[in-house]
Amino acid sequence: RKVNLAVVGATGMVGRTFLKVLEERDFPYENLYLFASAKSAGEKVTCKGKEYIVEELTEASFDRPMDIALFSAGGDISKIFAPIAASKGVTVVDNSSAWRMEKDVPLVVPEVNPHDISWNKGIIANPNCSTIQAVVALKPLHEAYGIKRIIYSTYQSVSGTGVKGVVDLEEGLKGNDLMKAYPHPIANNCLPHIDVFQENGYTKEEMKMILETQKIFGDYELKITATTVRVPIINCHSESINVELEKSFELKDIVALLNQSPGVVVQDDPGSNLYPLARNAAGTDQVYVGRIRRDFSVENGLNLWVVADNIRKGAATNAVQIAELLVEGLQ
Ligand code: 11C
Repeated sequence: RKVNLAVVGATGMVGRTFLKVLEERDFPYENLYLFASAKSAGEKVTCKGKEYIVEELTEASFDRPMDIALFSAGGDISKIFAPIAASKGVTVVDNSSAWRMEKDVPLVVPEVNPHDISWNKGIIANPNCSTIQAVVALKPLHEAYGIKRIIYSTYQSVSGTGVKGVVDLEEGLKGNDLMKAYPHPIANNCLPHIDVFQENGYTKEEMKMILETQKIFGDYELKITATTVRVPIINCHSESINVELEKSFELKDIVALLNQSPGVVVQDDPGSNLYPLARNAAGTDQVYVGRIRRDFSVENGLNLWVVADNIRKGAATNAVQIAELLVEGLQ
């Protein structure tokens, strides 16, 4: 059946990508309602060839018959409005970090833990972009070989910060360091600093990767460390992932396993300089894995290079996939 769908934060970077992805996947909505802050209300956007006027988000926004709401308007808006929507019977798929670690809120990547959707109480959280691409690549390995320890090192694009990150990079490359998004120039730089520092010396982004991976795998004993770095790339996050597996493995079996895993595309032919690249992943929904090789320094060690579009699979597409599973459940 067709559902009534709302998009909250429809004019932001992820919000606009929601509309693109809904159109591309021909998401089965009957009515589409678009909401944003008072500042953006009145803007016109199109989806599936139809023009919509963006409405201001208020408590009354969810009073109409509505099944699912995709939220990407920041944590503060989600904190207030996701429970309001849920209390009115709307299932919220929230892209912010506001609800991810709540006990009653499933944190879902459809290729990894779709079953967790079943215990939602009105809010389902979409993980952080850097976590999503990592767990899509790691899930088959965890299932077949058991992961003992993960070391994440990320190379994250400025679109993860939103429009102001992109503007900082574009202007910085012209010699105009605005530093509106970051404490240092991002042009020709690498900043080992994403989101705020925590008391333990890690950044919030690093702790998100650690805690979200554990929650998605339902394995709170999994040992993980992370260093997350902002690099002067417009779009797509790249990650070096080092894992120690419980069981011994043959490299060819790992490649074969990844090759048949949902959402994963293996690009690994060093002889012809083939490995995942941010520029190639941009605009797509897959998670690209390459540089698959043994880490000789530990028992059962493995290195991977993992790249994905952080605005699509890392945010909008993952949320729309969750909504598609919700629609299937309504059939
Ligand atoms: C970044 N990962 O690249 C962040 C953006 O928790 O949804 C996404 C923040 C989040 O800066």
